[in-house]
Amino acid sequence: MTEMNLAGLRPWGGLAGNPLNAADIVIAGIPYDGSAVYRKGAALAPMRIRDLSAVMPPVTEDGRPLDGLKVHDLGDLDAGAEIESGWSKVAESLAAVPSSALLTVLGGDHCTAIATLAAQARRHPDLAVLWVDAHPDLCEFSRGGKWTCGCAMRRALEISSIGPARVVIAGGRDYDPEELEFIRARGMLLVSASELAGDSGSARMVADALEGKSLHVSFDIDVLDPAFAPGTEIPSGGGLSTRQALDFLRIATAGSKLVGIDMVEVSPPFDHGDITTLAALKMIFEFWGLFWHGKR
Ligand SMILES: [Mn+2]
Repeated sequence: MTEMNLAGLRPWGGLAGNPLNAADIVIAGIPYDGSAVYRKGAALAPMRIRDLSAVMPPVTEDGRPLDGLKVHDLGDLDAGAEIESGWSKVAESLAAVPSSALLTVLGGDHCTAIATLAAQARRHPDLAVLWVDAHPDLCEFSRGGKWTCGCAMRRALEISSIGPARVVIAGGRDYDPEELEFIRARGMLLVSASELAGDSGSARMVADALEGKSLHVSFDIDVLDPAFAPGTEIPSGGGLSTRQALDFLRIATAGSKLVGIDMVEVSPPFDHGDITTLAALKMIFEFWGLFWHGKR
């Protein structure tokens, strides 16, 4: 494989290196893929995302500079061999991040969100969650266990005591009947990939549901079509383009107070020419732009 020439470029578009207590953005990696039952590889994502973050310009796609945005990278947190026992130590480290900072977590498979959301619920008691994913991950039991990726949100909500009605699921297109039943019974809002691809009305509906709330976005890269993000545990056809996902995030979060994002299920071993990692970085940098320019 021919490697990208990163000579002379600094990680995170040159924005990192600020002290933790002064940071607007705090990054942490969770290089764990022990809950991936289809194919592993997401444990390598934090390293690849960090390496390639050097190619990102500190400017948003609409030309607004990210100058002055202070970023601190905590490095990687160890979830051990199993998230069932490993989540609490990771959650502790993330919960210690000053609540004024926007948390940016690099998974890992989607079960890393168990630790991330446990921490976010502690940092922001009024937390709402936008779960952007081809799959709701709401199974009680899936593929031989309760701590596999198909159960990620179910376990995260239990552990963090986030009420299901405070979660919006966006981009869904692969379901287990049990998940649809849970969504209906608990009054969750589900906006499918088809609805999101249709027009901006469904994105505005999500924005209405999240208006005024402290919002964490859990972004499973498999919400994107495999054409845009082939490097993931379980690609699902019929997904969003990166363009549609960027537009959706901008519209859906317009009235919320952004408090974090976790980017999960990027799997470098299954990527092609790093397009999945670079799509993840685009989403992260634009999300930072929404946060930074919304704040000022
Ligand atoms: Mn997922």
